[in-house]
Amino acid sequence: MQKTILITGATAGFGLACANRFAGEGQRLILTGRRTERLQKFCNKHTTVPIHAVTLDVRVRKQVEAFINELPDDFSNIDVLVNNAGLALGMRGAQQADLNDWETMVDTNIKGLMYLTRFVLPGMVTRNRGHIINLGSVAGTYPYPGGNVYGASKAFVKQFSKNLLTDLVKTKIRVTNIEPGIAESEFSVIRFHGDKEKADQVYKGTTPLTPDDIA
Ligand code: NDP
Ligand code: 8X3
Repeated sequence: MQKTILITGATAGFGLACANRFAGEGQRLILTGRRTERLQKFCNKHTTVPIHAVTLDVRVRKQVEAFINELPDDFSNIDVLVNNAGLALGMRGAQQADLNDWETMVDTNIKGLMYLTRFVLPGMVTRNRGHIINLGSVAGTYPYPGGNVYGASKAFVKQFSKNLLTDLVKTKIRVTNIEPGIAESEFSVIRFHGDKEKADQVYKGTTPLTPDDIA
């Protein structure tokens, strides 16, 4: 059966790999991210798949609310929400870290995920059908130097996912928290504010997961 799948952060990495995979299955896709040209490129490539692509910054509550309220009828019954948009910024110790970076991680990884969940859930509950898939991380359980707020934001995702399950226990809605380890995407380039050399160091001597593995 064709499902309606909403993916946040579908312009790169895991979100893009999920979009490609679901497009291959002929699912109905709602794709979001801030980089409009990448969304457009995806739509141009997958012309036979029903896609509703929307430029969206998950940090802006009013934008998220309007986006969900204004979904076209044939995309409004969301079966799967992939809460993927997220990022790490910086890797300095807590005593030196940039507070702006910390706020951006909280606004994106925690508040953005909260907004999407809160605005999508009522419809799922009414239909008694749906699956929320959150992108947590091993960093939500295992600490590492410089992981401070990033890891804490993923610990939020873990506990929020568990608590959602208790709220939804009498429904058929499922909640999954995926907790990948190190995977090569744009993640580290973003983390180091565009420093590709520093980003490459993260994967040196390892066999990282790939976005396709996660999808
Ligand atoms: P990428 O940097 O490759 O992709 C991140 C995606 O998130 C992009 O599509 C980006 O789109 C989107 N995004 C970031 N900020 C916002 C925002 N404010 N509003 C909307 N979209 C946003 O990273 P990954 O694919 O690796 O990461 C995806 C998720 O997986 C994240 O939550 C990350 O924390 C988690 N994760 C990553 C791991 C890794 O090692 N790579 C391991 C474990 C978890 P755009 O810039 O166009 O808005
Ligand atoms: C990303 C994995 O180990 O770089 O969540 O924090 S890690």
